[in-house]
Amino acid sequence: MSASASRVRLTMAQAVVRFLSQQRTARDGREQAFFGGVFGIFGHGNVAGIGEALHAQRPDGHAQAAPYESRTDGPARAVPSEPALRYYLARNEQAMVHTAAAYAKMHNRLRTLACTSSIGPGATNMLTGAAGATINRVPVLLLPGDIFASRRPAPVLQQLESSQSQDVSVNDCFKPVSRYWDRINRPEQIITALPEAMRVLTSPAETGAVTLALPQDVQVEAYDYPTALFGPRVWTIARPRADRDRLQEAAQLIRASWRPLVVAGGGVIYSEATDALRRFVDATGIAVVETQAGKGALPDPHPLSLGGIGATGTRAANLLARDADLVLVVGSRLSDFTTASKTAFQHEAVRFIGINVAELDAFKHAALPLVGDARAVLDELLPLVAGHHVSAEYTEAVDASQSAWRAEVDRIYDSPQSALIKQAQIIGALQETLAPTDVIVCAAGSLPGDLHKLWRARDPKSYHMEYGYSCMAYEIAGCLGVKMAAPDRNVYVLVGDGSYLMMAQEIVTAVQEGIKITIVLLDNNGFASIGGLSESVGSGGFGTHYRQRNPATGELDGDLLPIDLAANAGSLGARVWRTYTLASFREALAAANADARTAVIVVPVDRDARVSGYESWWDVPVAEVSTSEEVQRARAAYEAARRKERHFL
Ligand SMILES: Cc1ncc(C[n+]2csc(CCOP(=O)(O)OP(=O)(O)O)c2C)c(N)n1
Ligand SMILES: [Mg+2]
Repeated sequence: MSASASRVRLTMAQAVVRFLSQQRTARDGREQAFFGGVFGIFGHGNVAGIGEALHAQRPDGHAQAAPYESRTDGPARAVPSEPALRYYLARNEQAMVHTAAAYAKMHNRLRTLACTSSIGPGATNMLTGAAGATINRVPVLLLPGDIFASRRPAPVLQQLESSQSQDVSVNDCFKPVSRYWDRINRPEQIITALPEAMRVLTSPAETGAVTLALPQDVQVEAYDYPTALFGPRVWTIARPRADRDRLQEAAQLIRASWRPLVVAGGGVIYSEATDALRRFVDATGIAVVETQAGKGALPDPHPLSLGGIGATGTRAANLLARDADLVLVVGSRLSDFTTASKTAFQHEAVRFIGINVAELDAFKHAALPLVGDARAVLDELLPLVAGHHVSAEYTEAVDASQSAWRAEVDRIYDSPQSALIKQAQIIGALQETLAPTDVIVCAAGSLPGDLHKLWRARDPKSYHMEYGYSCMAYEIAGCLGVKMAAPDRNVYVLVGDGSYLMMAQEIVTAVQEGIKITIVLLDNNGFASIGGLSESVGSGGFGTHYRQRNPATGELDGDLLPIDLAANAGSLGARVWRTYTLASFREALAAANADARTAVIVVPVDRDARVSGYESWWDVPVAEVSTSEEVQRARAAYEAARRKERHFL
């Protein structure tokens, strides 16, 4: 009898776990297990299903015993041993999705983690993480529990009811934030759902959150699954090549250009195209600017690297962008931060070449689209521009603006200390201390802008910025995922007090797992970033300070909140340092580096000492009518700035 007729009786959840443990990815001949484990928090919606299945597949569990094996084509025999999926207990479901996304990003999307939750609030807690993963185009597999498919005891605890349909649950909310969404109402549906989930997760163009909603009764239902479903499966991550005629056209555009520019995005790093990019620009002399996700694409130092572009870009990058007549966009979504809200490129006849594995991105800004893998496209474009080099005048201008920018960064790092430490000085101290392969992690607040401008990324995986969703709460959870993906690197998270207070509890998970991360917590009593933004739109920082309600004014302008962030971090199990000077910060950093435990260094920083913007703008609308003169002034400035916004058609 053929092997395909062989069947094995498993619950749907056992089958899911067994399938996941067998999935592998391969690129350029390197192969790895796709799932590095399963994060989860159990409740009635998954404890008896996925929970039982994860428990059973431990080496000492009963998954390897005969009872589950029932072959329709012969006598029962024991299931051969299979690699176990390690289970990790998180504190919050949102956090575990951030951890999975960071893990996937650090692995250049070749690996990820799965996340299991109960029904209702456990499930919806994952929504923010799902949106973040999908926006950042990193794979995460979400397995929220769902209400009974049989509907027998409905409404169950935590069930959302509708008077219009019984085919509704809170998990429908995952549809717009998932690249693939399915609800498994019969156990055999996973036979077609799981391969689809894997196809999307491993597609560089389509990847993001994949959600399989698993009704709690179906999770525990048994079915005779074909054993072929559980064989090892390798998903090859292809390197699609661009259309040949369009490559020729691109080469012509490059040869005809006087002031070209490469915008390097996250796609360069995901595709491991950093060497290809260096070869391409070394040959042509074209300068490179980097998006937040692309920072490190051309590691520092390099004579053609001008640093971050856009709203948080360097002066060097933004001036070159302003005058560029040709922009090669490699692996970027061209978000408003990158394009300075479509004001970054002012050359009257500027053209774009869009190198991207996703058509959606390759066609943006009416670009000549080179739809394909960044490395493959750059490698094929290089011989087509052989012998071409930018002018000596261009090279001189790039040299001069690079040196001027380096001097500006040194000036900011070396600025004298005032009563409080400046955030930029902490960044400078870290820059000086960290090894090139050490990783910094960040996501929201004023830090991303400062880091994008100042940080010199000396390795493509050393700058881990979540700036697609810029989600406060990503920082510590994400840092955990980075360290899990790269245990040999030192990993540091820079986090503001606002983000820290939104989600600090994954320190406990780090301690639980013995995972060493170092958290640099910059305390400026609230939201320096949004406070500054509020001032710029005429609202004076309203509602952005951490202060007590003042009985005299009725406003939040009383005493500072008596928060002891260091005590808070210490109570979660971390080693903690409080530092008030740059010297003591450096000492704490050395001590934290020497300690194997998760470390938190708390630094009060000057809220008002900001790194300025350089030749850039960000479109945040200002009230069109207001009695406030400050708002009226801000509106006038806004209208003037907006005139520079362009459509590229
Ligand atoms: C989940 C979430 N809520 C709100 C925002 C909007 N937001 C961006 S930065 C910020 C303040 C961050 O404060 P903190 O972490 O202390 O950093 P700081 O601005 O002080 O540097 C807020 C509220 C966000 N990015 N994410
Ligand atoms: Mg703050």
